[in-house]
Amino acid sequence: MTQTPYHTLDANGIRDLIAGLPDVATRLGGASAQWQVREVSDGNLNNVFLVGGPAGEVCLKQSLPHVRVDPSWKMPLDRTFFEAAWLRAVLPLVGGLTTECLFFDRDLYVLIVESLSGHTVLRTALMQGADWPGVAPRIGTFIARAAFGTSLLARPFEEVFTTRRTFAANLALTRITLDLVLDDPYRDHPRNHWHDPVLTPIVLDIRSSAATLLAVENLRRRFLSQPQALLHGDLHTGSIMSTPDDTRVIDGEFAVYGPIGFDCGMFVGNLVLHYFAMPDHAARKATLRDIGAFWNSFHEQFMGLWNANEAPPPGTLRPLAYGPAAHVAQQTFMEEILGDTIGFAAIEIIRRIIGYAHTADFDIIADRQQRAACRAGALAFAYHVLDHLNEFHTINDFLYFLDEQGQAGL
Ligand code: SR1
Ligand code: MG
Repeated sequence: MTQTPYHTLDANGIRDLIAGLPDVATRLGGASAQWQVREVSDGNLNNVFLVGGPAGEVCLKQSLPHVRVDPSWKMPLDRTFFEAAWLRAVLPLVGGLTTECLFFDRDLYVLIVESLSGHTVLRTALMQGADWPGVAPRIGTFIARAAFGTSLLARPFEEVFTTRRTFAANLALTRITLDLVLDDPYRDHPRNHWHDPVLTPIVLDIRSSAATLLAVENLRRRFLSQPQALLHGDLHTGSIMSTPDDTRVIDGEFAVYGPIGFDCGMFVGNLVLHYFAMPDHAARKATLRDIGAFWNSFHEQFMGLWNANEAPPPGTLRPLAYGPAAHVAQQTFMEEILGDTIGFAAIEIIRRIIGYAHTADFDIIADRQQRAACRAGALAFAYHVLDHLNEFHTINDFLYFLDEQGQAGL
């Protein structure tokens, strides 16, 4: 283990570090002078490099003492620690749906994982027109397994509380989520921005609707006060790398205990953004299919784990009631997750259009006015969903309304 005080690594520093890590060096093969170091930093927060040798490749991520895209925004370094801890917590639960943590160093805040250079970031693949029906159900499986396995349904409270304590210290990134996702967009804040004037009346409607603001307040409280399971915490389509047949969830640095529907909602919200960026109804149908398949897979896997858990580990909460009443209680729990999913999806859509961190989905639309109209369609959809949140009782209610709004906007 290195004792080197923190400094930002360059290509030579990376070669020297890995040369001292026999397991990682063996994956690369050859001598360190032969290793190719390529910077692929793309997210808002960290430096990311791919390091390749004659035998293989790894991915190295290093926290910076600031937001990567805004050096004046100072940040603690501990986010790679939480990402490494998240990987170690969920990998045994989700198997091949994430990557293995090969190395973490708490002095340099460097994390090394398997390289996924044969995979494409899901958002990029969707923008390029990929139609991969297997991906959304795999994300449903991922969330079901990670959430169930880190919850009180699967583990004694002593273990859950211990894990919660670790992730409860992820204060800086939880603060980012609270501010950027759940707060800034609903008031004037210099971090918000949008260029299309057509969006402004919808923003004003959102900010003046008591029903919408109360729904956001409720979801904000739920995010902080419902520690149901260990969340990924930022599960957008840029946190997923995929091929048609193999899907990995990456970038778990925002991990924190919270309501399970938060992760579901982030994913669904980003699929909806993609939906509104698609040029025609035929293309949009695939996204409706994906959202439905995601939810059905999540629901089926989560319930399957719950019902199969006849002999949970000693110390785990055991059911006291059986039969129809217990079944109704399970249904109520799943309906609560669905309500959170739909609410957080709407919140994610809004912040990605008028908040600090936008997404590239709409960049595929060449015409400026059409691009603005598609963004406005997504924003108005999210506004209506939040304003009428208690009218969506099933995933089909949500999909019918999305389909209706999507067709109306074409
Ligand atoms: C300053 S960080 C802005 C956003 O980037 C991350 O990926 C998260 O989505 C965060 O909200
Ligand atoms: Mg990220």
